[in-house]
Amino acid sequence: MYTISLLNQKSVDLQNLPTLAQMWIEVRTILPSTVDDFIIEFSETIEPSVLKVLELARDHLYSRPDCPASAETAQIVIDYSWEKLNTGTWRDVDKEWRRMYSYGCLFKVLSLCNGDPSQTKVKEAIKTCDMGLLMGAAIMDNILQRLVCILKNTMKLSTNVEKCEEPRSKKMKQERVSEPVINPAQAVPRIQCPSLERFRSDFLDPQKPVIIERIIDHWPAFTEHPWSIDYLRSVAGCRTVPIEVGSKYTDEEWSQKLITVNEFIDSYILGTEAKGVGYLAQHQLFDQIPELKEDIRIPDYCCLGEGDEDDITINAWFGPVGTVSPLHQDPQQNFLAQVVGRKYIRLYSPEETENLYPHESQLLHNTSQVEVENPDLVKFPEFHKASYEECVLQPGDVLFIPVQHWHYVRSLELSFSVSFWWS
Ligand SMILES: O=C(O)CCC(=O)C(=O)O
Repeated sequence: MYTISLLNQKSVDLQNLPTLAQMWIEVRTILPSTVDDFIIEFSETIEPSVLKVLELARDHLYSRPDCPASAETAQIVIDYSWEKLNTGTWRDVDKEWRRMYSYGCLFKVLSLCNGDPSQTKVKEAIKTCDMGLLMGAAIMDNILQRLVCILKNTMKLSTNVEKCEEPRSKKMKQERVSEPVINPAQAVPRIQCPSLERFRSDFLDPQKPVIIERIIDHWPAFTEHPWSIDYLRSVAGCRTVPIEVGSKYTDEEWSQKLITVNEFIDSYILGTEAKGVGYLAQHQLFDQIPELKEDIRIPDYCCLGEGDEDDITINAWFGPVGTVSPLHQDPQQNFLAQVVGRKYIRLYSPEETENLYPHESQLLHNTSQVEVENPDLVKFPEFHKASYEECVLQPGDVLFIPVQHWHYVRSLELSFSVSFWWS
């Protein structure tokens, strides 16, 4: 039986150890204390030979975590399961391979962090945790999430600043584009803090869009630590996230890539990349970065749905001025809450679908082919017949978008919104 060396030395003087070395001691407290306690179980989907490599990686961790073989074995597990994750469609990937990938990431992180690692290694370890969190499946009571908290806190302490990297800007720089003129006859109505009954009878039951004011002013995202570029850097700068690249997801050259939040801010928000081509639009952000989730609250009106709170999908939409979400519809009710910047939004009821020319392909059938603010009326002659409502969503506003209502969104400034999909 192996034990992790030092694990049982209760008298280690943490105060006198360098911060990054202390981190390894903290990391070990969340691991099983002996190799025998570290039970790895998989279904038959996983070939015995792959399981053997994984067990070897675990055994290395408990015998010689610092030997190169430890990192190499973890990398074999990562590479092999990565192939499986990237074969066929994502929906069909067996969850066991996602778990296997997470274990590979876990052992790689441990081989990077043991002893007294350099900051570069800790950064790589954080990135590896994020890859496991994004592409893998939860293992060992979400150990990758717990690990990344330890690593992040250590980076803060060891660099003695509240960030993984130096801040480069003081506040959200607001570049504006030309203002859309809202026709009052088509403006989405506004209401302040309606009662649940009023919201249900006047908007939810008849499926009418409305902007609800003053229901999110108390969010910590506005009060305790107003969201700003510096704040995002401090809680999430070193975290790897998927971003969308391209002016809109219907374009051929549209793609996704994984970069850190700092890199995203530097290149697509403040940097030289064309405005509006990079969008951090994703539903995992708030699970990946719990600090951000603590800054927001689920609107009370969601209790009028039939699902549980756990069934609500919370999406983050963070992007520069000019980011466009093409006209599309979603299968759930939506509260789109605006935290930073303003957005122009156009809404069409599902009854207008015929005039909106949805794409024919199965994949894009919920998306219109029409460029809303520059429609090709020769190709899409009925589009101008479709009636719509429109608005400029301001910080603090929450727009109710009824299920299947078509919506088009363009940010007028650098913007961060949060949407809640509920049923
Ligand atoms: O804000 C955006 O760009 C898109 C929001 C959206 O489509 C949604 O919340 O469903």
